[in-house]
Amino acid sequence: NKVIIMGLGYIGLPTAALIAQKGTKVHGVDINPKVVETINRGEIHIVEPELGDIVKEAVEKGRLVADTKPVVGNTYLVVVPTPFKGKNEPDISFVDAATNAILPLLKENDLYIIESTSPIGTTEKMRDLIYTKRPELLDKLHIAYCPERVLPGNVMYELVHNDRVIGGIDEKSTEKAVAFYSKYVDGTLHKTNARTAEMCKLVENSSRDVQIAFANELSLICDKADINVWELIELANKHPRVNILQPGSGVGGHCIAVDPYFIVSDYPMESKIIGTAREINNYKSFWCAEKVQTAKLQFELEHGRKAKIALMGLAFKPDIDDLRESPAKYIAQKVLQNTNNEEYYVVEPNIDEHKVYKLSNYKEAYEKADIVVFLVAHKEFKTLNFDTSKIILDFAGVFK
Ligand code: SAJ
Repeated sequence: NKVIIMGLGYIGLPTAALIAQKGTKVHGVDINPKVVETINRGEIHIVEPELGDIVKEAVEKGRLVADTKPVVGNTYLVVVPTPFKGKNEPDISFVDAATNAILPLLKENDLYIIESTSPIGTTEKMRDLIYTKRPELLDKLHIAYCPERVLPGNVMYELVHNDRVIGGIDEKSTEKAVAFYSKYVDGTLHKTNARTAEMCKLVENSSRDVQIAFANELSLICDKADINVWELIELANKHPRVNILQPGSGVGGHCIAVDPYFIVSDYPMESKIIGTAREINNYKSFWCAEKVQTAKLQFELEHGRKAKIALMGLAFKPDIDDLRESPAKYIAQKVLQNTNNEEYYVVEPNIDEHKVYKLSNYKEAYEKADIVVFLVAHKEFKTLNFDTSKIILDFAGVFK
């Protein structure tokens, strides 16, 4: 069995590494020649615990080869990005391109699986594309959808241990895909159809987004009502059937802040809560930036001088170095656009350098600043002592 993996990014590469580690030959494909070179040297281009060693070993043993083009195999996994075009409209052109690239290589009995987060109906669309261009293969392939659900930072563990939802375009496709994953996954493999599996991925992340929006809405209400939202949520969660998530500076990352739009753009009239949750979570970041502006002006009025301001954290969530789609980064940008000779310290303990901002040490910044803005609850920040002489805008719940 030879597995061809289209896309060697945050999910594709760990998946390729895991399959190769179990002894299967993997041909990984990425359109970026630099990524291909890096992997073929036994190195990696992303930050993910444990991944480096597994890739190194797989490449050394000749089980993993990276390339810019696919070759003939038996199983084809499509793990490419599905971004947006225009205003919140899903763009499946990478899935389309990957499928077109493997079209001429497909043969009877092969297995084709999409793992990329995709709008409902994408697997059926790809089935139609494949059988239109290769009519002699009609019903002789196995075509399925199986979303990944791993958490960045814990990918190697979750790839093996999480349950998977597997939906074929027919029963024999589902069975064949289940047999494939059973070689690499210890979690339970749940069978369904392709449309349900596609929707399941979108719903998992939308559900989390809606729940976070509820917490963020509470934080706005509590700010006006002069109630500590962190204490409130802790108390409400003492109820056996209540489990409210944490508010923050907004929702980021490339999944939760994105996937709900895949539902909203196709079903706008029906997905009111999902759409509103997105608006609330986006608004929360805007609101945080406004709060910093107000605090700054108040400080100037009271003290007759400019405030020194520390912006604590840039990553999209605690204890990672990933700044993509980060609300903290958005707030920092917005605040720094409105500078008027104030002194700013930008802090991100998980990265050494940033191409736009000069980064400061977190202890020093905390010490020197008059206004401290916690944008992310990194573990380092929790070691600081609450200093009542400062104005502290704790959007991330560092001190709660
Ligand atoms: N956040 C809050 N409050 C919370 C929890 C999270 O504001 O109580 C914020 C975080 O700070 C961050 C954002 O939400 O900005 C998303 O972080 P996350 O830890 O909830 O999720 P991701 O984006 O790292 O990974 C999610 C996971 N999905 C779910 O938990 C349902 C993961 O399992 C998916 O595989 C991943 O999306 C994906 O690739 O789709």
